[in-house]
Amino acid sequence: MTDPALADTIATVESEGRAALEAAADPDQLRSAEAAVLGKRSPLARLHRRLGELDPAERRHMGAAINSSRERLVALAGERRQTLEEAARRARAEAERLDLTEAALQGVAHRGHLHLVTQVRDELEDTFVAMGFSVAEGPEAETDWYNFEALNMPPHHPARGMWDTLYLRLGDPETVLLRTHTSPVQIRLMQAQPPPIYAVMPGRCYRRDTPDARHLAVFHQIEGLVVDRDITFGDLAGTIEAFTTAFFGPGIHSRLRPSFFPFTEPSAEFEVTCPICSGGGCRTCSGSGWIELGGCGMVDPNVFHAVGIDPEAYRGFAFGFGIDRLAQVRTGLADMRTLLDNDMRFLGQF
Ligand code: FA5
Repeated sequence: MTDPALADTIATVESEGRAALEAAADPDQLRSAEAAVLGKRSPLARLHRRLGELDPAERRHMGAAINSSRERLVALAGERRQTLEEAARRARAEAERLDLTEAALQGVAHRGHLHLVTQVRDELEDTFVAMGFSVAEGPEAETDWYNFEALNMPPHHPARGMWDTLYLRLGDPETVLLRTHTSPVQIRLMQAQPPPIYAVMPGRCYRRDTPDARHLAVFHQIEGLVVDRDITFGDLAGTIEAFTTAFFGPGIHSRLRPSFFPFTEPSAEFEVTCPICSGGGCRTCSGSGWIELGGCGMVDPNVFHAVGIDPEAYRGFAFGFGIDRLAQVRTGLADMRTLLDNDMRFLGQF
């Protein structure tokens, strides 16, 4: 015998459960509805617990009815989950959709342009080409020989410490490194062609420098090399002066200060008036009123020996300027690190 009241109750519980599952509007709500409709404290579970009060035949019958109800509700919950998850996925994709046409129509998308450092590099190349130089490039991963030894810095030379860098596991330990300056390209160029040489060599360099207002760990230099007969220090000073005027205009003054580089003799540091404080002294120029742009000097005879050029027949000068530093000075940028922030409000100005 079936208890009609219990059968009705099962039907009511099932239809209420169905309504609750169908009312769930997203996967989270469905999870709560499932717990309420099918969980341990659900009306269906309570009905199941009442089966013990029935006689065996009725218990079997009602048990089967409750199980069928539960199966239908479980199937419905599964269908709802699929539908709701699909809808949620579509909503997410819609929200994340990037329609560049729409952005362009609304004037939101801006046409990109070259980074300030790239613009300055291009301009430097143009300036030097106009002065009669050609442009060359070299690899960023260099051997110890090109980066140090051929530049008159044998192993354990103390000057190597100034250019501490990152070594690569591409051969014997400490033989391949990320170049610390563009000077190794001088060596490659002198090996590749006989004098006369009038060339500039721009490129990326790496050092274990802690970034600050005037330093980055990855930065750019432009190297210059002139090798010809009868080249003097006067030619070097004149070239740097001509470059300063062409690149900065009349407001910025330059000076050469005696210095030391193992690959040039004599050597000098090329400095210009700090544009932030106009020479008065500030944080950017460490209070000196001058900003160092690079090093220069007459090519050391040992460098000529390393590449097989006769130092009695030829003389030359070389220089290496920081491109990021030139960009910093020309735009009056207090902190070089802003070049790497990728803040469009900053980069968009140039
Ligand atoms: C050199 O690298 C020499 N190779 C330059 C040279 C070439 C001298 C040819 C003589 C003949 P120095 O370490 O001073 O020298 O670096 C040259 C310039 O690179 C610096 O004046 C600066 O403008 C730039 N520079 C150096 N280190 C950094 C850095 N960490 N971040 C940004 N710019 C840097």
